[in-house]
Amino acid sequence: MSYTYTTAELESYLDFGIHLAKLAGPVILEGFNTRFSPERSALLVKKGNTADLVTEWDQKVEKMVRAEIAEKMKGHSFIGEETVAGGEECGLTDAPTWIVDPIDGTTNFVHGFPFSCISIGLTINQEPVVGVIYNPMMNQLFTAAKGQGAYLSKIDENPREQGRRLPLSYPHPAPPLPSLSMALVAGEYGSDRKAEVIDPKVKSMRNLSARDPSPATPGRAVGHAHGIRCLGSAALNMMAVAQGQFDVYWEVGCWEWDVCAGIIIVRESGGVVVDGCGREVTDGQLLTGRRFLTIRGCCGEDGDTSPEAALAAQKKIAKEVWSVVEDMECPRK
Ligand code: LIP
Repeated sequence: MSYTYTTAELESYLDFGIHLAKLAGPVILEGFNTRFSPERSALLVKKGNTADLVTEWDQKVEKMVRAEIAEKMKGHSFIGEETVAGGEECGLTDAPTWIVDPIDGTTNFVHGFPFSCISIGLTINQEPVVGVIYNPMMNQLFTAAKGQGAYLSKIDENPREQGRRLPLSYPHPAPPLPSLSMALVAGEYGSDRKAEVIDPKVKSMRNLSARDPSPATPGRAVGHAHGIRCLGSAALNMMAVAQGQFDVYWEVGCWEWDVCAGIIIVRESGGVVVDGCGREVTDGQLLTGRRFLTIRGCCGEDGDTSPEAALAAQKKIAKEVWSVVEDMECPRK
């Protein structure tokens, strides 16, 4: 079933997403500032993996946000990181669906590194149409609705009136990247550290930054990128791309709740999000495929500002990334 919606409805969904961020912010900040208090419950790990952390605050924020959506958005569906971790089946359908990571960057949160955020995305017909990402430690609110632009503001500001349009160079688009060798690239090693998962990621990150090919990866190109950065949060890596700070972000293994809000905010900043290993996918397949490549907005060659020219320049970089990284399958179970 295909759902229709109006611009006014999108605006109301965006306002509701910001409302959720305002509810969650103080709770996340309290957890961040009391991380060593004796009352804190022990850290929880997922499925015995000490690199995949969850805290009582992740669970508290998701429970609060899910309840607010259930009360105020009748008929909408919900997919949340901790709800899925708790064993509930949350399949993506065409219905309006709020896809939420209550604390993206939980490991940063646990260690007091202020790069954590709540990520609140809304899909309709499996397409991300509203995104709200809020880092309360830095008071940075990233927002977007389809066709209405992307903004960076503070939590108590009206994004479109007081915020900054993204990318931060707006209205001046960045020039196209001549090649990966001119790029600042974000990547993540993720929380799954089994050899069969981490080894191809290490090879990929090596080749993204290396000058010379490796005999360990015959046939793979190298990127010789300006640098590699790992913020520890998929959503905030994507926001660095949306601002025009990172040029490229590649990750295989994160989930729809990590990226849903980021996809629409990146798109509204002029960027693109595609499959991480070169597969042609629908938005539903992208969201659930666990393979992501994000490329910042730009103009085309010779300053051509047409969407077609920009997309051609972004596709050129995407093809270069796909020639460098390992083609990794990423099962959902
Ligand atoms: C994190 C992602 C990150 C990934 C980490 C972790 P979480 O999400 O944002 O991209 O590399 O392994 O999955 O678990 O902090 O919500």
